[in-house]
Amino acid sequence: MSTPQPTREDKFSFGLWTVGWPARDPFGDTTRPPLDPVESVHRLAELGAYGVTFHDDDLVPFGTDGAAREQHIKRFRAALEETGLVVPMLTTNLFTHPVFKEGALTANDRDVRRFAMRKVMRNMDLAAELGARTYVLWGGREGAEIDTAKDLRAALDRYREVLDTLAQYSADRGHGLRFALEPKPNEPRGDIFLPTIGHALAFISTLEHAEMVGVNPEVGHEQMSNLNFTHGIAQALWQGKLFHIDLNGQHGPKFDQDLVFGHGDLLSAFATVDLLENGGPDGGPAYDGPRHFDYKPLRTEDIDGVWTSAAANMRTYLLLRERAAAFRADPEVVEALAAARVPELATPTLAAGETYDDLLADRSAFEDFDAEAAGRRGAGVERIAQLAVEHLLGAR
Ligand SMILES: [Mn+2]
Repeated sequence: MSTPQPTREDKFSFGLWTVGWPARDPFGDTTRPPLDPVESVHRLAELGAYGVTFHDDDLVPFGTDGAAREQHIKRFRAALEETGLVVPMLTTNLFTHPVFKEGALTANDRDVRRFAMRKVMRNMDLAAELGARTYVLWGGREGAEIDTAKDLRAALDRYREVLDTLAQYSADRGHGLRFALEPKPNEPRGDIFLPTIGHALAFISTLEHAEMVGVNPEVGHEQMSNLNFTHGIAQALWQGKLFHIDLNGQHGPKFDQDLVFGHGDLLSAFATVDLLENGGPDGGPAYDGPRHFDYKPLRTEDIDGVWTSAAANMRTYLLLRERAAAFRADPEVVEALAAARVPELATPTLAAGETYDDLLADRSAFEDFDAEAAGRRGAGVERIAQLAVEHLLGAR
């Protein structure tokens, strides 16, 4: 078996909150000491990552202002310069402090909403200073437990008002930021607004600056809803809206596990990497942005386990990329795909210039079509499924 090593060209990035998670969960205290963001930058660079991302409060503790805030930023910038790591994306913590318990950008309390917007705008300025191109909005507290305690349509009005305003702010200031909404169905709120990729895409189409807003889908967030992550990002790509991606692992509908990428549904991870790397024009990459890992090192681990898990995300991605390339290059796979007529789906249903009148006049399409014979014909999908499994297992 080969041993792929991550390089900067692979564009792997990590949130400070991932490796820096001190492993407090709803039932137990922290199991690891706090991690200095500067230490994280150096270790991630050594492991082969190219980028690091963070919420404002990951770098500068909530409520820190003025000179103390500048000092945190200065230390961090120095670490970036020493390592060459970039900051492709920034986001805002609008969920930890009790002020956001009933919502942030969609809180019933207007003063809370105005405070939340200011918190985002301040961090957008920092994002632009650090050269980030993407600004993620994960609305962990934008939701409700009690449907009758929230005007659900007004909440969407307020969400839209915020996005329209922030997009205008980015444009006016020349920040060059694009926004990526991160859907999640629930947790921490009982139900979160814009719960899936599909909800987010539909919402984005209503925005004043829709072209500046896309999605940041996360593997586990879709799988918590029993949805197919690969199908979801395929639609986002199809609509030109995959602005960023959060890779991790999840075992179906349950709490948000945030496992290492590939440590949940491995076949789905294979299909995801195959789509990202081989799903573009002429079989090339379909996505050229950061491969961002949003996971949590297991609470069982000490700091060595943290770095083992960080490396595991990248190594698993590279192994899957190798396996997917081998799958696509295998002549038997090519033949099986052709036999299953998979390439035929790219052919338009009507011929060039053909009208529905032409279709109505085509007796071979209906009157003379043998539906019984077509219904008896096998689709040949099982063979493709097993070829994929054998490539994934390294058996071919
Ligand atoms: Mn995420």
